[in-house]
Parts: sequence; C-alpha cells; structure tokens
Amino acid sequence: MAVSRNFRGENMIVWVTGGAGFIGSAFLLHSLDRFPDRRFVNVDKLTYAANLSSLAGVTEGPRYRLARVDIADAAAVESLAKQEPPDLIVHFAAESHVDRSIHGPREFLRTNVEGTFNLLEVAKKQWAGRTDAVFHHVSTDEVYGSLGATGQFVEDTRYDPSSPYSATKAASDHLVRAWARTYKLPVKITNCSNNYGPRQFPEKLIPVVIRNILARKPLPIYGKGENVRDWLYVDDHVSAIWAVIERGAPGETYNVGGNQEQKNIEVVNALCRIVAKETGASEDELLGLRTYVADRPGHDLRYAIDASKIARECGWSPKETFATGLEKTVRWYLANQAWVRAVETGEYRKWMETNYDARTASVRPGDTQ
Ligand code: NAD
Ligand code: TDX
Repeated sequence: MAVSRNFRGENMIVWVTGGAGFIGSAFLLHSLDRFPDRRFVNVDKLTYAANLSSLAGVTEGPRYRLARVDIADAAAVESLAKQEPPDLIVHFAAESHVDRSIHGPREFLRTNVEGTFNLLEVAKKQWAGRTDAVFHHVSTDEVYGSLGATGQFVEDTRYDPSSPYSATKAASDHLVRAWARTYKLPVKITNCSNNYGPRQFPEKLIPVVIRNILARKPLPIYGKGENVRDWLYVDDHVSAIWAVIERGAPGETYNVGGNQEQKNIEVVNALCRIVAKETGASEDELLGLRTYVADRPGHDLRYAIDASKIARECGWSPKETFATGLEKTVRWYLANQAWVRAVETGEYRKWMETNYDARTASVRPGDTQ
C-alpha cells in the first residue's frame, strides 16, 4: 500500500543535502529536535568538509538516515529518490570555500552546477503535478559581487559574481529559477551572508583565527583587512530557512543577513579580545599575532544584506548580534579543541571511512560518533 504523505508532518521525507557540513549539520540538529514525525535523509558525499562528529548522538533509524551520495552522480541521485522519495529538498551541498575555488575550480562546477541540476531533475520527475513539495535552494550573497562603501544587496540586485565559487553558485540559482518557470517546480531560494558559529571547518576566517590564536600562530589577514562582511550566526540562518519554507511564497528569493557588518581586521581584533578574556591570556600578545598577507585575487570589498523582505513576508529576524554570537562561538571552540585537532590530524575522516557500507550507501552502525 502506498504511504500517503502530508507536507505538514507525518511520513514526510526531507532530504538535507550537505547535512554533514557546517550549516547543514546545524540545520539537521535543529530540525530533528523540532520535527519528531519527519524522516530526514542526509544526502552527502562526505568530502573533506564533512564531519560526522558534528552529528554526534544522531542515530540512524526511522527518523534519520545518512546516504553517502555524490549529487553530481545522476544515477546515484535517481536511485536514492526511488528508495527515499522526497517531499522537501533543502539543498546545502556545495563546494563552499572561495580560496579553494581559485586553486581548483573544476570540483565547484561539478558539485555546485551539475549537482544542483541532478537534484532539480529528480524533483521534476518526482513531483509532477505536485504543488505542496518544496525545493529550497541555499545560496549566498556572493552572487551579487562586491559593493562599494555604501548600499546593500536586495533581491533584484544584478548578479555579478567574482570568484569561481560565486560564479557556480550564481549558475545554480539560475538553474533553480529556470526549473521553476519552465517546469513549474515549486522552488524557494535564500541568499545568505557570511555564517559563523560552532563546527565551522577551520579554513574560513573565524575558525582559522581562533585555531591560530590558540596555537599562537600568525593570524593571516588578506590585503589590508579592510574588506567588509555581514556576519550571521549559523542558527539564525537555520531559522531563516525554515521561515521561508513555511511562510515564504513559492518561486521567491529572500536575502538573509544579520545587519552586522564588520571589517575583517575588526573581526580579528574582536577574536583576540574574547579569547584573551576567556583564557586570561594577554590581549596585546594575541594582537601581536596579526599578520598581513597577500590579498585574495578578485577579493570582493564589501557585502551587506537588506533583509527586509524576509522580515516583512516571513516574520524572521536574527536572535544573535555579532557580539553575542562571536562569544558563543569562541566558547564552543575553547570547549571543543579536540574537534579541531581531529580535523588537523585527519582523524575525523577515519571513522567515516571505516564504517561506510557501499551496499546500502550508508554509514552504520547507528551512532555517528
Ligand atoms: P561546507 O563546506 O561546510 O559543507 C558542504 C557539505 O556538502 C559537506 O558536508 C560536503 O561533504 C557536502 N558535499 C560537497 N560536495 C558534495 C557532493 N558532490 N555531493 C554531496 N555532498 C557534497 O559548507 P557550508 O558552509 O555548510 O555551506 C552550505 C551551503 O550554504 C552551501 O551551499 C553554501 O554555498 C551556502 N552558504 C554558505 C555560507 C557560509 O558562510 N558558510 C553563507 C551563505 C551560503
Ligand atoms: O585566512 C583568511 N584571512 C582573511 O583575511 C581567510 C580564510 C579569509 N580572510 C578574509 C577573506 C574574506 O574577506 O576574510 C573574509 C572571510 O573569508 P572566508 O571565511 O573565506 O569567507 P568568504 O570568502 O567571505 O565566503 C564565505 O561567506 C559566503 C563562505 O565561505 C561562503 O561559502 C559563503 O557563500
């Protein structure tokens, strides 16, 4: 007998692509807690950026499954859709680091463009005639390119990506909109500013700086440290995505940001101050670690988000300020130094590799720790 599904809850299958990454794992932890009657399928290739210890305590069973699937592999995505037909797809999976995209852009095209294409095709096939399903595409403010000293990105700011990363994210946004217009696929898109928080891979600015402060290593500041980012605490991004899934209009795009602009040098200074306060170290000693290094090629000067549409239409606003979120983040890294060490030694990958079952494309047994 066919299982009847109800978008509002029971038996609903939610695909979370990239659920073992930084934002995807925060989304899963929140969602498993909030929706006890839904089944979440974490569709993740488990690249270097995945870390299953971020999902410690999440057990496989009726409510959760990890499916190790490369979204750029069309046959694998189709086969998973037969086993686990989705009602909602929340698409995080991507190659996400700008510096890596400069040195090796090919993987960014595969995952960000072809991978998104494969998911759209599967959704199109699965959802023919359905209007209650949702393909939620998680994108970035970097698609809009760089601002000068003033102004903010709005939803119809012209796309003008600068890096291979942002160009592939822009391409994926265009595909999602085209599938909505041409095939009437029920899609929603969010373009979010820089996230930070617990469990971010130590290649992005904030975790790199925290790690290096703790190891008393140089804190690399690209160029003059004058570039501005608009920072959002990761759990606020998670709540924004649910606000749009639940209250956003089909086919619409929503910009997400915390209205917390900071120059990179201000971020580094704040981290030195907080770590000094939390550990009793000398703030001057930590500030002395700051080191200006060669600039990132094509480095966007400034991002700033106008998030008034999501506030107005979905009733969303962030809970954390940059000051409160940064303090929480530093405390998490101080309390979880083993997490960072496991990444540095490569230990974090061993568990995944030894417990992977190629026959079921799952990582077992239950507990992911
Ligand atoms: P991340 O790099 O931490 O995690 C990416 C996850 O995707 C990893 O678990 C990885 O294994 C998985 N993945 C990569 N390639 C895959 C493939 N081919 N098939 C299946 N899974 C694959 O990324 P993140 O920082 O959590 O970002 C998640 C999403 O949010 C991305 O789409 C990114 O563009 C977007 N975003 C990120 C930020 C930010 O500041 N981090 C801001 C705005 C938007
Ligand atoms: O060591 C560093 N030194 C430094 O000065 C690093 C890693 C970065 N930077 C600068 C570059 C940026 O101006 O800090 C700023 C932030 O850099 P990243 O953490 O690499 O983030 P960014 O390039 O802004 O992109 C991030 O936000 C938007 C995410 O990586 C993207 O996935 C997201 O779309």
